[in-house]
Amino acid sequence: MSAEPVPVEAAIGLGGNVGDKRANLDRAIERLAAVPGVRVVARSGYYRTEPWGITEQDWFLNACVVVETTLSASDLLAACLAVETSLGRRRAERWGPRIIDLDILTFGDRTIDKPGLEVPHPRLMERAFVLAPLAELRPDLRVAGVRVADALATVGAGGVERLDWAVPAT
Ligand code: X6L
Ligand code: MG
Ligand code: MG
Repeated sequence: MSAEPVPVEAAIGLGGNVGDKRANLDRAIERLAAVPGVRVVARSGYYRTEPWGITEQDWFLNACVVVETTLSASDLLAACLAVETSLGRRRAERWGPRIIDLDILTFGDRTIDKPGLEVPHPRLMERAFVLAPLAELRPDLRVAGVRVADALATVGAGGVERLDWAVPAT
C-alpha cells in the first residue's frame, strides 16, 4: 500500500518588469495553481520595487506565494520554468528585464544544492524585494536559523513599496 506523499510547504517568489506586470503576475499564479500537485495556500500583495543587479531597467512588480505541494523540488522547479515559458519569457541577458520570474525560495525545511536548484534561495535573506512579500505571509519562518521578519528589519525595506491593489483570492 503506497501512501500519498506528504505535502511540503514551499515559498515561491515572483517578479517581472516587462509588459503588463500585474497581469503577468496574476497569470503566473493562476497557472501555477493549475499544476497538478500544487495548491496555492497564500499570496502576498503587490510590491513595486527598485531593480537590483542591473539598475538601469524598469521597476519590478514582486510578490510571493506559499504553496502546498506533493511534487519534488525538481518537479516544482520544472513547473515554475514551464509557467515562465508559457507566459512568453525568453532567456536573454542575465539579470535583465523579464516578463516573469518564479524562484523557489524555500521547500519545507530542506536544503538542496543542485545545478539550477539551490534552496533556500542563496540570496533570499539579502533582498528586500523577496523578504517583504515573504514576511507578509510567513514572518516567523526561519531560514538558516533567522526569522524572515528579522532579516527584513536588518536589510530594511528601502526601494520596496507595497501597493494598495486588491489581492485576488487564492
Ligand atoms: C551587485 C551585483 C549587487 C549583483 C546586486 C542582485 C544581481 C539581485 C541580481 C546584484 C544582484 C539580482 C529582480 C530584480 C532581478 C526582481 C527587483 C537578481 C536577479 N530580479 N530587482 N533584479 N526584483 N527589484 O525580481 O535578483 S535580476
Ligand atoms: Mg529571481
Ligand atoms: Mg529565476
